[in-house]
Amino acid sequence: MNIPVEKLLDLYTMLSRIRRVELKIEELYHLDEMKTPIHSSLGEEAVSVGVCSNLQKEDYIFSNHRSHGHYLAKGGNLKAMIAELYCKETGCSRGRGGSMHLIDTSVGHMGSSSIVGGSIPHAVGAALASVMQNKNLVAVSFFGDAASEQGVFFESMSWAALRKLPVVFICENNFYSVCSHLTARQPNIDIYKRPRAFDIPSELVDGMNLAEVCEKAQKAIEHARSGQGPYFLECRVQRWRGHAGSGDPNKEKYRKPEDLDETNVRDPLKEFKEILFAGGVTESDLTQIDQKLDAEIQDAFECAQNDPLPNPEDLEKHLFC
Ligand SMILES: Cc1ncc(C[n+]2csc(CCOP(=O)(O)OP(=O)(O)O)c2C)c(N)n1
Ligand SMILES: [Mg+2]
Repeated sequence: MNIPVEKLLDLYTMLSRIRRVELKIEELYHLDEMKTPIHSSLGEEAVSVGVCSNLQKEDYIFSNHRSHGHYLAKGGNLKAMIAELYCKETGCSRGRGGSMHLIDTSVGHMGSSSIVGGSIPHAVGAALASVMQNKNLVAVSFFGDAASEQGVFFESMSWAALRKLPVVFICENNFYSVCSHLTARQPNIDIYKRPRAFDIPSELVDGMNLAEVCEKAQKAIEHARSGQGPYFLECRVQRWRGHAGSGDPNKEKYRKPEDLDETNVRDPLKEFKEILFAGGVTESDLTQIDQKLDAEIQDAFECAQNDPLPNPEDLEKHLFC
């Protein structure tokens, strides 16, 4: 792998940042002060990091309900994200949206949507706007395997391919839609083969391997930016936690036996550390990074806890009905 050490450290910092933020959310969630459902990206962090590290700040991303990793990896403001989970006025959606409605347009994060598949047509529309406005920007849609069952998935791919739009589809396939395994929902689990019916190039990606995600995302984004049209990556990942909330209380009831076998569980952070160590980075380099991250995260939570709630008189402001 030909990634310079500085870039490797940047990648590690973002990977560890997302991991630590998710663990902190999980640690405090039971206090019921965060008045929002949460969908943890623990185990799936490498996809957000690998894709967003290849994007320009102005490029667009559209996210789904499992949103924290996408928002942070695109450079979204951490304090505003945590305040949003606490439904505070200082939150990125002024406390009205919660975890599934994060947004930071200053860094090209155009919003997450709780509607399964919602990020797909939005990204295609942004890609069309980029072409019409001669902006040369790429739009990325992050969505899960269940979104590939929506009609809009096919309609959007057809239109994007026809118009050769600069959009990259990132399917994060964790094999579950809530508690239903992919094999119980689709006759052929190779989601990456479907875009080929529209002549969209696609690849299967080991989404637990950050280096591989980086390499394939770079190729996909360059393809889209150079005017060759859409690209599709199916990133296979492991969802460590339950569908929503913290922990996985229903684990034994719905998980496939191989999921419950601890020897099958992979850790993208641990695997990436091996690459760093091989490149000459030391454990103490990483400890220094992690300590800074912990201080920043602690500060973000303290601010969010102390920030004001929205004024009840503003109840009907900033709403679109
Ligand atoms: C249009 C629509 N249908 C159903 C739901 C309910 N729902 C919320 S999340 C989810 C599963 C999504 O699974 P997937 O897209 O694979 O993402 P993951 O949760 O695995 O990351 C469902 C069915 C919804 N939010 N929107
Ligand atoms: Mg899924």
